[in-house]
Amino acid sequence: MQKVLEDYIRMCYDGFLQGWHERNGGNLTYRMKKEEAEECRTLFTSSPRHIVLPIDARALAGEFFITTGSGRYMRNVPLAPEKNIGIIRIDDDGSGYGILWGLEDGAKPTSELPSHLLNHISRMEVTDGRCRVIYHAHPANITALSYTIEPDARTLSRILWQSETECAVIFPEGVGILDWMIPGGTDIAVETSRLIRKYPAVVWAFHGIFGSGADFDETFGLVHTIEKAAEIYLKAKGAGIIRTITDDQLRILADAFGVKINEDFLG
Ligand code: 2HA
Ligand code: ZN
Repeated sequence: MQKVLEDYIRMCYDGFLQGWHERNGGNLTYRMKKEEAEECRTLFTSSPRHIVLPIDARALAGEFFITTGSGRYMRNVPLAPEKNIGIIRIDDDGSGYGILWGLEDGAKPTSELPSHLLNHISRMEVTDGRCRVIYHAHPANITALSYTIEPDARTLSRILWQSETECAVIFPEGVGILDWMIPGGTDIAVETSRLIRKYPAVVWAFHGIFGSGADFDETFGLVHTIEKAAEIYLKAKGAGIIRTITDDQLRILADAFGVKINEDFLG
């Protein structure tokens, strides 16, 4: 199998093993490099199913994506990739896409495809095209944490930075948070893509998280780090927090590792 598909499948199952993908929860899209799409060309059908998009995806015209299937389970991806994931190509005018491989038995891409595509557009723009992965998962601790705070990026980012020393180095911009909205639609897609311009990850209150990155390792690692920090925070909060990492220590950390911490979130 093509390496890019192997790596994609591994990430799907890694998320399942973490407990982040109950039932059909969560979804993953990857914007393929030209050479990766070329390597997969032998798999492509000559008569792709065509689907119209509810958003303007002109900024992604001609791009190939690997995507999980709507209603499909991450747990089943390694068993039958051709049924649970697929490769799509965005039309030249950005109004829809063709399904070139996979998503067999009439499956469609993830219900969160509008969020994924708008997030790709945002992150492509702010990372000069480095970002290729958008990942949505339902980790329990970050979701639980969203019940304990107002939906405010400063509050959330400070909690996470203070809960594990490496956090400020891994996401010095902070993490965004969107208050509860109906999932699966264009409205939540637009709001998330606005926040993800500023932050590499955005929490959906009472639901889960969207993370982004240049490759599978970076993206999985980001969500893993955020989830671990949330777990530590909730454990420490349950036991009783008597002290934490100070803002001066966060600044020293950022300096030592050469990252630009979001000063708006420091006191
Ligand atoms: O794929 O996670 O947000 C199911 C979901 C929707
Ligand atoms: Zn979800």
